[in-house]
Amino acid sequence: MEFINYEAEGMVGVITINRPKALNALNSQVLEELDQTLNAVDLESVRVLILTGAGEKSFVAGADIGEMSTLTKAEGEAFGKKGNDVFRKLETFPIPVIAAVNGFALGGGCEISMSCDIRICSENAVFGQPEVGLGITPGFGGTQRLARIVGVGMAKQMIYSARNIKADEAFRIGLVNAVYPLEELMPAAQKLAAAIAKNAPIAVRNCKKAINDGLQVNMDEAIVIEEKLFGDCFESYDQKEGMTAFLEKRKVEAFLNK
Ligand code: DAK
Repeated sequence: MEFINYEAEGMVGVITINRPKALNALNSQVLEELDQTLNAVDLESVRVLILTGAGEKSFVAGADIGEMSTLTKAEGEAFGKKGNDVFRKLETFPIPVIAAVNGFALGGGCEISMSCDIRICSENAVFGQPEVGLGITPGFGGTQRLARIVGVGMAKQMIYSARNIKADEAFRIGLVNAVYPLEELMPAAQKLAAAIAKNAPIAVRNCKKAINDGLQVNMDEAIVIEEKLFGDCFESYDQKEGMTAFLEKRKVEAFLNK
């Protein structure tokens, strides 16, 4: 891989988009490598992913404008599909994904962070959807996910005005869950990942699926989705161990993902 680094240590995998010359902008190769990396994650052992960018300045500065500038309509659509497919894979990835946003998260950068389950960022982070200033619409789900995360009014303001926002404002509007000094960002992401990874993995996965799938349907259907995923946890080793430990007034020995 030229542009993606992947390291798994214990139960946490860290994916780093590493194309510093272009502030980690997403070209076709980055998207392809990200797709391959996700396909190769060992879901038997890894329980949480962290997605970040290389360097101290940028998470992802968007889709690659140089590559996009010469696309035909058909090529633009194909590029959009490639990105959307990878972003959707991230969003529906069986285990939680934390975006550790370490600088610019513009256009496709903001969009890829929104495909993750949780966003935390460094104090120097900058978010925005600058596409209308480039003559295009957000193309990797920005019109859809931003409105779902920060509300329709704020999303429309950000997208129509193409105005970037800093970390404190991103926190205020609920786009990120927390802001850290840059050097504390990855330790905080690791700490959060570890807190998630120590819980029963089947239950965590089912929570992700229940929240994601439930948000797409009405409440009556959503509750049925929850019921099925709740039921799915039973008869698992981890459900028995979690409940037995409580009843025996002891700590869980280990959740075994089975
Ligand atoms: N693409 C390509 N190269 C980029 C880039 C990008 N998005 N962002 C930065 N770079 C490159 C710069 O060209 C520069 O390269 P050299 O000139 O050194 O070769 C290098 O990274 C350093 O950038 P700067 O010199 O500009 O650094 P500054 O600190 O001065 O400025 C900046 C940092 C992030 C404010 C600035 O680079 C910037 O404004 N970058 C562009 C940000 C942006 O507009 N991003 C949104 C891109 S549009 C779709 C699919 C997807 C999308 C849309 C449609 N379909 C097909 C449906 C998504 C669109 C986008 O993401």
